[in-house]
Amino acid sequence: MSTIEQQLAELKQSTLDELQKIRHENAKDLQDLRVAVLGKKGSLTDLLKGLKDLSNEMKPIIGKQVNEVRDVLTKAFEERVALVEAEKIRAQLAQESIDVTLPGRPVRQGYRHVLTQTSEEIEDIFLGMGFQIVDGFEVEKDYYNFERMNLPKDHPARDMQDTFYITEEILMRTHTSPVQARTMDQHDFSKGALKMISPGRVFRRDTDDATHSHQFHQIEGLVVGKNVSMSDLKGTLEMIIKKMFGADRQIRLRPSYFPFTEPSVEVDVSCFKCGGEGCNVCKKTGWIEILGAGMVHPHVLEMSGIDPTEYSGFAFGLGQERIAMLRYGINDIRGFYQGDMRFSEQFK
Ligand code: FA5
Repeated sequence: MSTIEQQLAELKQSTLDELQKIRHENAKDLQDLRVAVLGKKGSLTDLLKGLKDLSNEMKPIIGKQVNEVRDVLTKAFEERVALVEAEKIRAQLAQESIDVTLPGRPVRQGYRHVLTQTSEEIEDIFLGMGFQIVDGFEVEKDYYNFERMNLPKDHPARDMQDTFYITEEILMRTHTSPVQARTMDQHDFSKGALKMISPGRVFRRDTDDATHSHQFHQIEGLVVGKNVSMSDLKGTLEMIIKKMFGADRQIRLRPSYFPFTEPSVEVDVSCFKCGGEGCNVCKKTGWIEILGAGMVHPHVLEMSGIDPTEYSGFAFGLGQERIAMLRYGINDIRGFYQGDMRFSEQFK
């Protein structure tokens, strides 16, 4: 046997012996061994360099042997990889045995935020009265938020609802009223009256206190049709307020001003805390304002192409937080937004 044949045999045997020692714990050595033996600069390549010193008859014989050894070793490496992998999985499974006697982890059931619950309850009542529910945009055009609500640029009443501006023409809406104009524009009056509500988030540069937040929720309501009157407005509001708060809750309508309604009213409910005697929640007045309302201004109708001599309507915008506060006796509006579980969990 020539030296090179002997070296080849030794390399084959020693590599097979080394491979036997590799288990899943030292699996990393497998790759190192493969590079050391079969790699470009490995022992087998080194041996090949010796071929040039052999006689011409021996060259093909040894060359063939080198290839055979390479094949045998390549296969042996592959087999070892598979074996090591299988060992690894077996070891993992052995560790991951399941203790079926362990008590289960309790599943925490989710629930809706009290504001969502309130909104859904109000939506249900209005759906029952044949209203449709319409979505609006929180980021709104100045045009819909103000101009179409009869508040042209530089109108002094804009000061009542200062807001956050994105650009001069785009703002965070200050109320849900822009949905009125957008819906009136779309409605086909030949198919009957328009009756809609639109719940959503609104934004104002108000200072946060127990009853005010710079971001809160309103529900807009709008009815436009033939012969819609102020008594329809009063009847609708009384019905919703009595359904939400019980028949014994007092309400009062105060004359007010909104540029988009004429006449306009502010609707108050007797204070949930003091029952009307006056306390810190109602600022000693006995009443809490929950919504603004009125008959849709003829010019607002006209801007949607509706003839105010033929059609009339009423609209209202109620504060969802105020409703929830009244219903559940919550005396600080900030509780809704702070994410304190002790607050939220009371309304599961
Ligand atoms: C409006 O926003 C009118 N768009 C309502 C309206 C609609 C009138 C349709 C006529 C016709 P006002 O600014 O009063 O009106 O707000 C309506 C309600 O939102 C208030 O009654 C109050 O319940 C609530 N609200 C107002 N400001 C805040 C605030 N900073 N934080 C919490 N709730 C508020």
